[in-house]
Amino acid sequence: MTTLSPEILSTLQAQAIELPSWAFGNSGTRFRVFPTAGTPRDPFEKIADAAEVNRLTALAPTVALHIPWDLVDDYTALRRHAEDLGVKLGTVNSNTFQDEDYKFGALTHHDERIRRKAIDHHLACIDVMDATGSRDLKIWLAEGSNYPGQNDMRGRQDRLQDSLQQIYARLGDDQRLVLEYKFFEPSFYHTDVPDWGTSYAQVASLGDKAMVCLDTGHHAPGTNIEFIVMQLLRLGKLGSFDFNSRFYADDDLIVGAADPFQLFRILTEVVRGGGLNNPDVAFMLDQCHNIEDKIPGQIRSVLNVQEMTARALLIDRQALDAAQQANDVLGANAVLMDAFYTDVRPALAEWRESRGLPADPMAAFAASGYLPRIAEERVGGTQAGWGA
Ligand code: PSV
Ligand code: MN
Repeated sequence: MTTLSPEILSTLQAQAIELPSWAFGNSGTRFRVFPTAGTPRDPFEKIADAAEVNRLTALAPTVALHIPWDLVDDYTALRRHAEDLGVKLGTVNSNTFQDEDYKFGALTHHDERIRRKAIDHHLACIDVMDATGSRDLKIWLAEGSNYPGQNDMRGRQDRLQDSLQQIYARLGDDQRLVLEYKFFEPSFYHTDVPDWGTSYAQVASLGDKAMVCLDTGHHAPGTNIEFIVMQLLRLGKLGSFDFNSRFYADDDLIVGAADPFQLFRILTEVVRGGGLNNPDVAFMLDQCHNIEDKIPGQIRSVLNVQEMTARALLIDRQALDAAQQANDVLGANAVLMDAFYTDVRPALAEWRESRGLPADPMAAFAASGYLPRIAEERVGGTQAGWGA
């Protein structure tokens, strides 16, 4: 069996992956949302489910909120509830994509009333962060246009910068803003923050507390995502990851499911660039579980990230450097592939057990009776969904 060195294990022990509250709600495609028995009816129940993932894996100590989906009257109570269950509240995600007013834009809108409203929403999100103790405000904008000539793309960039400056000015000393990019959807002709370069340009002129968020599903097929990871780490501007995987577009499937090798390559650059267990680089999931059970879906996800991190840590750096220096093309590639093909699962299972965790968190969850219990308890009320 492959053994993992004490150095690798202590690095893995420090790993933390934030869970998205919306992963625990019902979700689907535009064709159908399939409800599941036991789905949370409010943010308190979502956090209880997220805490279950952490209890079995010790990998997910924080939960991200999405506002207004996770609006509650008392954030101090929500924070206490989370802490009682052994987790903390994490990133606050703004939402300017579901209000009638934002049909033609929010932070980029030419109508000053609407742009003001969108800026104010972000200021309200920072109020929530103050109450929850969250550090990061994550902004993803569903803004753009569908037809050439529909909008003045240049004016929208200028207004975006002005809006972000106003939001940035409200951040506390220990708070940050991360700007997420996505190459298309819901707009199909142009998107106001389509790529890492635009996000970088926008946040670079704000200051040190503004960083780029890289969602792995937000790139065109064939994009070398690990190159972007390398570059943003090199520039000191990789603020966070939204991990998920995609076959076609923004599929939001389980990270590492579609292309485990890509996840390995990304984590290899994270390790190489000093981004692992670096407080500046938050690891988050941004996923939806449309047909599979949500809690096991999240357990599988954090385990996938852990397994691929372990493999990335197994790369023989000295041998790789030597092969690269010698222009040994196939030798260098073989060093990388040796690490990728190493099955670390038995060693991780043994290590988990040694720390009082279940060797197989998926099996432990199935045996725990948690799912039948919430299915029985959570009757009545309205189930939360993606968008509620
Ligand atoms: C947009 O597709 C996105 O990736 C953003 O992070 C949103 O906040 C999230 O999905 C909502 O699911
Ligand atoms: Mn995302």
